[in-house]
Amino acid sequence: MKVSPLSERIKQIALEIGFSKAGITSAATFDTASDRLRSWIDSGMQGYMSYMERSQEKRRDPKAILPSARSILSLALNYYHPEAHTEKLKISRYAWGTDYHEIIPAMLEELLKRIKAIEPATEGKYYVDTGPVMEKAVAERAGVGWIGKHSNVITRELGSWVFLSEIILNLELEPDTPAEDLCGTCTKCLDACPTNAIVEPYVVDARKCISYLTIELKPEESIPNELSDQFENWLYGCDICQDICPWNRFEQPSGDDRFAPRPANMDLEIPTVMGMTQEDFSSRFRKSPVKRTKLAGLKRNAKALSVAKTAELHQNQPEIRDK
Ligand code: B12
Ligand code: SF4
Ligand code: SF4
Repeated sequence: MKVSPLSERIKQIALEIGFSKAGITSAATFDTASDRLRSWIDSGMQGYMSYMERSQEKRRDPKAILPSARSILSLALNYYHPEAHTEKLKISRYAWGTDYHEIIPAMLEELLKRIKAIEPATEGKYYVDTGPVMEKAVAERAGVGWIGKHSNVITRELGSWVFLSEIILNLELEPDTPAEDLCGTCTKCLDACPTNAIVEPYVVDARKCISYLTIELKPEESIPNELSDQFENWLYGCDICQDICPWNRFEQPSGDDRFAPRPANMDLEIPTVMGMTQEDFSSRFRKSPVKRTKLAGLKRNAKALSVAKTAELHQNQPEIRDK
């Protein structure tokens, strides 16, 4: 494969700005991924996330977003911090510190600015998370990492604790080799998922996933008891399938302290959440991903965990009496 100096320079700038890994793919359509998305939606696995049903054509075809698109620059940003999950109420790692939506757009803006400084005719459109882009499929085709059986992208160098983002560009860049699936015969994530949300390898039914139930489900919707019974103290999001993944032995501390845990949120207990005022919630979770679920959602989650604990206690009572 011929090495294009511009492609290499752009990836290098991405690393200089602070991204952990960068890869390039063409702006060709994502037909297979789009077919899978279609069947996922047809099966109802998106639950109440109706935004996943919109902009299907844009998700399939980058040119429907930027008609002049030629390439996509895919970026991964390591957010791993090595602190252990507390025995108390658990918040998923990605939400320990500042919201990545507050951090990554400025990095993408800077990157695009520096690309334009080299190629003034550059047209580019960037997204992180909320755009009509299948970010995992993009990252896989750009060689950043493969989609594991838990459906997250895993990089060889850092494991899966990375956020994804991308810039769609009108530049003809040298594509990287797509990432190879290195899951092999492993099924640890499927075996570990307490709610059996990974219904088959690579397919997550959001309606059963603790992450969806504690973050995306509207506060006024209640969590079915048979699922919250299995929540293992996860208050916001869930990291079980990633914590168990052997590829995360390559995890490395993120150099960005903004993703480090805020100590006050690492020892939350059910009464603290249930008694939280709106003022307390807003100051505690200022610029944190946790604000997405709103105070009512967080209380709903804490209540579901409390009901699960009471049920567990009742179940264990005969044993206690027997002793
Ligand atoms: C909707 C969504 C969710 C939903 C649905 C999860 C899901 N699996 O898609 C919910 C709310 C459950 C969720 C949870 C989480 N999410 Co989320 N989410 C998204 C979002 C907005 C869209 C993803 C999407 O398109 N899903 C639709 C389905 C159809 O796609 P899919 O599962 O990716 O399906 C692909 C593969 O499974 C594969 N596939 C399917 N079938 C088959 C069959 C075979 C044989 C093969 C080989 C492949 C294969 O092809 C499909 C298409 O590429 C993306 C951002 C974005 N714009 O892309 C973030 C994103 C995927 N989420 C992210 C994160 C961090 C999480 C959580 C880890 C948060 C947490 N700790 O709680 C969890 C992980 C749960 C899990 N195991 O997936 C990151 C993932 C980073 C990474 N390293 O991959 C993203 C990319 C956001 C970001 N910008 O960083 N998420
Ligand atoms: S995030 Fe948790 S609930 Fe969702 S698939 Fe992974 S282990 Fe299962
Ligand atoms: S736990 Fe095993 S099967 Fe699951 S994503 Fe990691 S390597 Fe793949």
